[in-house]
Amino acid sequence: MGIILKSVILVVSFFMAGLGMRGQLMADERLEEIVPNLNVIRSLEEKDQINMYKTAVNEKGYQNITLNFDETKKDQVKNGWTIKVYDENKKEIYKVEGVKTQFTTGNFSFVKDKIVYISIESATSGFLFMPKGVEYNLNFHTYSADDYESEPNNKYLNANEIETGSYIKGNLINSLDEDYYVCKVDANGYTELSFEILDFEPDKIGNGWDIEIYDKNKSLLYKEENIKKDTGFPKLPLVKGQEIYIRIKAKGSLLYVAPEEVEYKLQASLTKTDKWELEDNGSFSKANKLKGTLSGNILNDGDIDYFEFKAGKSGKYKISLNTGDNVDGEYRVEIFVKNKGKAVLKEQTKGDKSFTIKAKKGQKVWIKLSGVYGKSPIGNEYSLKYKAVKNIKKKIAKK
Ligand SMILES: [Ca+2]
Ligand SMILES: [Ca+2]
Ligand SMILES: [Ca+2]
Repeated sequence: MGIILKSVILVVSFFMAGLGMRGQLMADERLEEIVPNLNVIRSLEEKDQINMYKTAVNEKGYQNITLNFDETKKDQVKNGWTIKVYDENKKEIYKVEGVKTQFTTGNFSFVKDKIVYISIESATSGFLFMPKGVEYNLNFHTYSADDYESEPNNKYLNANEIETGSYIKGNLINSLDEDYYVCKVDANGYTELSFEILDFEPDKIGNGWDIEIYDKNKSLLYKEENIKKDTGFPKLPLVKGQEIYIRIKAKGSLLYVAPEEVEYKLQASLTKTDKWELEDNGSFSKANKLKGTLSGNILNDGDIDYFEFKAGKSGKYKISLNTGDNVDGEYRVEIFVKNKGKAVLKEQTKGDKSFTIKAKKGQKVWIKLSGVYGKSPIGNEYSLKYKAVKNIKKKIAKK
């Protein structure tokens, strides 16, 4: 017990001393302006020396930084260099410590004209282990691209647009980075998103990405957590004029390893159809007209799909729900005739099921479909149809 306590105090005081040192002895910081895509060859001579560079992004696209050195000096590199990248307010946004080999960062995706600072310093504060006098070759490369995210896009307001039928590439530059995209739906139908991991490296992916999809009112439509492989998302049936927002982030906790610098590709496609339940329908008044067979899906525990039809004649109607095979989850079906306040039928089902109700000519029939909380059949495609039941008895009597 006593030993543990002591060591904690030791660590804390060491840390404090470190901070104090930093405050007292101002590091030897040299600022130099550099031009993208041009090498600068410099070295560190003192253990406190920080070579700071300032540059501006010269084109729309993505960027990376390379640090190289003469291979024959490998032994003199010792514990290597630390590279840090700062934004225009000198806020640190990227850091890699102990670079001892030829090195290339992941891709950054700063907007054009963005001011970026880069610092190179010794990875250790000790004189013995610093890469003293070893010339390094630093280059801030820029690559022109239209299909790459532009940082900063850490909120809805700066969401990068993905056009339906196209894709965008991006990455999380640190564990706090979030990437927002918007996709504008220009026809009734369903939108499908797919997420692909480019340069798959299991070690770097850690706990993976969290992806959330919101509608234009910023209500959550669907989410998927800990994504560690290429993933397709459920069909999102949306009316023309809807917008969907996609938020990509790492899990916000120290316990989780963020997939930093791992490039991903987010693709959006739109299929025009009037055979789908449109997702703007969380109320009786916005119920989808049921004609022929309509398909749909339950996107989350809160999703409710409403359908309606008008009885063409008095009699019985058979409503059939087809949930497909091996459904993992349960549907709640409620049917209302004329009166929205009271269901004439309430059932739960996993598998295909038909329901028969009576209605008089001209009466409205509503079908309310949702998941059962905690075990909703999220993302599963169902289809729904109805037909009038023929009165067989009468026919026999007439014969
Ligand atoms: Ca990003
Ligand atoms: Ca971002
Ligand atoms: Ca739905």
